Amino acid sequence: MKLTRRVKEILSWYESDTPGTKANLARILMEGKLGGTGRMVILPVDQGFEHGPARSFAPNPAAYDPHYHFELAIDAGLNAYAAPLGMIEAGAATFAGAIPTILKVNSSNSLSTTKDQAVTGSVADALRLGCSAIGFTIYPSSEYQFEMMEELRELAEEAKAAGLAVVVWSYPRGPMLDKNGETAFDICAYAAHMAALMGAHIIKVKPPTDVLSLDAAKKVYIERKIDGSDLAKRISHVVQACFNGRRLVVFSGGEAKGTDALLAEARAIHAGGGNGSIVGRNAFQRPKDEALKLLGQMIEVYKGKA
Ligand code: FBP
Repeated sequence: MKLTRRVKEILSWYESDTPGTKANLARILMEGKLGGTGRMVILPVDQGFEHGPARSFAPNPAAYDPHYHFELAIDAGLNAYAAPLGMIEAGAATFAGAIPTILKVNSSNSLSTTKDQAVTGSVADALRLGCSAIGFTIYPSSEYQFEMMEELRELAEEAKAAGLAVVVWSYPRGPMLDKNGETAFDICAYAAHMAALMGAHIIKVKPPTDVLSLDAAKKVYIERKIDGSDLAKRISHVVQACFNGRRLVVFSGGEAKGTDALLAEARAIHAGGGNGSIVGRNAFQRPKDEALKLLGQMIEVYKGKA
């Protein structure tokens, strides 16, 4: 595999990483239809944990089968497939080497009232399953945020020592934040920055809205005229918060929505300099042909062609 100049440049930002970790990042960045561009579309399928099986898969029952998701990611020409242990194990032999995988090593569920995550996978599991990276969620602002951060610190240290990459889902939630606060412009940038500070190679946040939430930060946003007037500008501020673009940042798809809304979001992510999308429900809850069409259109957006 000959790396593109762009991918070599991206790898150079990760100054402390081993050749193993860089090779795994390169596998993700060079895979699929966006391979070599520095942009990515990743399929995450941990919603069975987060939201339960029927809410996740009943809209498209074929998606109850773990093989379905490997095939969807491969057929759509995506960069990687991320899932918890059981889902990756269920297709590990059939799809070995067919698509880079990210082992989601912690998960929450809807049967809990606390904003916390359990560690459900290990670095040894990721290596055994041939994964390129571990994936870990933190909930900045939760009552358990510091425990989650400490778990991430340990797992990231271990993953990097083993030559794996680290993908961090940074989803603010907790008593200080109402629903609007969770995706507020300043809060998304803050959450992305903390993931960068924790040593994430790839950061995943929700697309920011134009709300400003944290009183202590509002003043500087206003005084310094940090422009959040449209999504592309807000994305570019999040990119700035990710070490001025020296860390890869992708944005999640969210609940089921229309194709036009998703493509508009992808255009704004592209225009704002974000590295791509990590889109789950909007892909696997559609019938496969529709999902392939949508993902193909998103990929064209990230190629700068739509
Ligand atoms: P979606 O594209 O389905 O939103 O997936 C992205 C994701 O980060 C999943 O990995 C995760 O299960 C889900 O969002 C969690 O969403 P929430 O925390 O809002 O329930």
